[in-house]
Amino acid sequence: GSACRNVQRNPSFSTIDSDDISYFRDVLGDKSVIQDVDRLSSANIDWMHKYKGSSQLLLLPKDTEEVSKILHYCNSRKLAVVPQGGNTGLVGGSVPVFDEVIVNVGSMNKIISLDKVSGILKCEAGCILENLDLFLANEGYLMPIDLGAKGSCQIGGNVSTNAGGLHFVHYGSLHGNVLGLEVVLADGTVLDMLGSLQKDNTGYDLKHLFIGSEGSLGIITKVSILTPPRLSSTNLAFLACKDYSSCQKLLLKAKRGLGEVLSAFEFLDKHSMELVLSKVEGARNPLPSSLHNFYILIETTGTDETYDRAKLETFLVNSMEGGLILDGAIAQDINQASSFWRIREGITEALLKAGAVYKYDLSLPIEKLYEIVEEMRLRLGSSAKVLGYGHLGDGNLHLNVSTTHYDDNVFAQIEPFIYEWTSAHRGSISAEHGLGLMKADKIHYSKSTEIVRLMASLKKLLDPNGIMNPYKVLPQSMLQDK
Ligand code: FAD
Ligand code: S2G
Ligand code: ZN
Repeated sequence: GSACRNVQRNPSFSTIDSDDISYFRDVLGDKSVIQDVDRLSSANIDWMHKYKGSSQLLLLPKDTEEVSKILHYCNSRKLAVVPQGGNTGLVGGSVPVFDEVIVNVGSMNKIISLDKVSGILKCEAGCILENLDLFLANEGYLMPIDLGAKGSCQIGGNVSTNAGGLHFVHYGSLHGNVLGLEVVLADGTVLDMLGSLQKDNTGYDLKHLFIGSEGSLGIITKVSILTPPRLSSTNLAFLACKDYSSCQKLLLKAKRGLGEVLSAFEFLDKHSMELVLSKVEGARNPLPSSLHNFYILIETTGTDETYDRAKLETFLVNSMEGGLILDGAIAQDINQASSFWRIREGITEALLKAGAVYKYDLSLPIEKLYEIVEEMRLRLGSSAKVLGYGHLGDGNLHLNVSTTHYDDNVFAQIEPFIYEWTSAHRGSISAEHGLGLMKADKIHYSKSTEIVRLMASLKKLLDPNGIMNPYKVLPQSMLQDK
């Protein structure tokens, strides 16, 4: 794959020896010290099988105290560490580049408390997102984020990547929903910022430093998050449009016409639809027609089934009359709703099955957002498929190029052009997936040198030996001691 080839192992890092293993066995117990080849091989490779490390050691701490001991020890021994959660990250951030020790918090999956009046949930970082949502469903609440990886990703990883997802347009960013964190720094210091107050203006709000830090500033061990009430009525419409201009007009109409009940607004082009239909078991297009170039999913969430449904039906009829949509269907039941979602959530899986994936996750001004897909199609011609889909509601395009086998020439046609184009349109080269290893040296397309320099000084302050997830997020050049 296109993993950065020009990264050298930092010579200041030690390699693990038998004394280290016996230390970890003493502190953690044998079951939490994994050297088994098979378990190590899956922990060394990312979800897309694009990035592969050569770690000889996977540690599974059971609580904050053990994480603190691990980091304190690794810091003193200058052993590099890669924090790992569900390992569903898409930028190579969750796996070692070389022999970094993998610290997976998956065993730290206890729910600590739920304040039933306010909906404030406190849990350990290793809780799987879907499990948290299932727990909350019984209590009349829901997780404010929802992504295709919910079955494996952990809330610690979600916070570390500042994950966006399908409900971002309704519930906003984790920077808004996360009320507190417990974080362990490289030297083992435990930062208890696990407040659960919705308002606390006492000094700098340091938890925000760790949200989106991708494991480079410390290990998140506990999360306090505000969970919204689970409302009684959810409706989902699947619509077909003839062109991108209709999609963006539909978004504007939805924001105005559906307003507060709009909970998701996703789009996919016909190339994405074709790939899902060809690669994903059971995927079926509810609105098949050669005239349909784009598909939109609109979800509404409210408190009155009849009222909400009528509102959505009126919206569809108006949109049809106005020519914004060519066809539309409202899910009649939960099964049909999940079959609609299956199409949108199946694109990532379809891409993997189709061969090599060149994945770009861009924030762009909505009126320009699809231009880059068309530009890329012109550049690549028949050498590759170009898919455009994503969270149109918050201006997040997932542009994915697909070839049966990885091809350097295709890659050269994509980068740096796509980053330069995004930068020229003042977009972000990483809307929600983070920079990881894939884009560690690309941050300058979206952040000024002064800002990156300040980030590097904060990184050095918090992790002077640079052992936390080295080679990722920030350019090596900014971290080398002058
Ligand atoms: P991992 O992949 O294990 O790690 C991700 C990063 O966080 C790494 O840098 C790692 O070092 C760090 N990290 C993990 N746990 C901790 C911790 N406890 N403390 C400190 N650092 C830690 N992402 C989106 O934003 N929106 C989407 O809609 C979306 N959809 C997806 C759909 C599919 C099918 C897949 C496979 C992925 C998708 N993703 C999406 C990407 C990925 O799921 C998210 O980035 C997710 O938040 C990663 O969580 P994780 O637990 O798997 O973390
Ligand atoms: C999504 C998943 C990753 C990708 O589906 O919303 O975040 O680019 C993406 O397929
Ligand atoms: Zn996404």
